[in-house]
Amino acid sequence: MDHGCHFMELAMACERTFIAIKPDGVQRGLVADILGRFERKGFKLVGLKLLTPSRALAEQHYGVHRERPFFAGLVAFITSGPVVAMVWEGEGVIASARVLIGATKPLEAAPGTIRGDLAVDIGRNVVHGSDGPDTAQFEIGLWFQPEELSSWQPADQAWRSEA
Ligand code: DAT
Ligand code: MG
Repeated sequence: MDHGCHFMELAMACERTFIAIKPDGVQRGLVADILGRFERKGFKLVGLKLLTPSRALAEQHYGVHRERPFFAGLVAFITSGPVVAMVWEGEGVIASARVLIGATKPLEAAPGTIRGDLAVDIGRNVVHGSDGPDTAQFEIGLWFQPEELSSWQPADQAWRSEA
């Protein structure tokens, strides 16, 4: 699969992850805050759109949770309004994004994390992030067409990384 990272020698640097600001984050006006954390950290935005997910998309996205008691509520919630879907790129971005997001239960999420700072309820935890390389590839392909992703080189790359 072409990840569009030809300028990088290290496979790690070509990593991409899927991040979504859930409907609660959009409704609460937290889009800029959440998106800005990934931007300020130094990751590269390669895909971005606002959409209200269809039931089919939501059920595929949360397919691993299909048998869980909270599945119906989860799908109802994620389809309840606009979601900001994003793809971020950078070395180690999948694991690092999970650190930036914080624990699934917002009351247990560390201060400084998105959920630690901005949420209290597990069912309203404002953001989604892929939990590993296979999930990231699946979710990026589920939410985005290849032509919706941009491969680009920040003009200040030399000030971001020695690579
Ligand atoms: P994460 O979003 O941190 O990857 P997950 O994949 O285990 O967490 O679950 C997906 C979402 O489902 C989670 O963000 C919120 C919801 N969820 C998980 N466990 C839940 C529970 N016990 N009760 C209600 N909602 C839950
Ligand atoms: Mg998950």
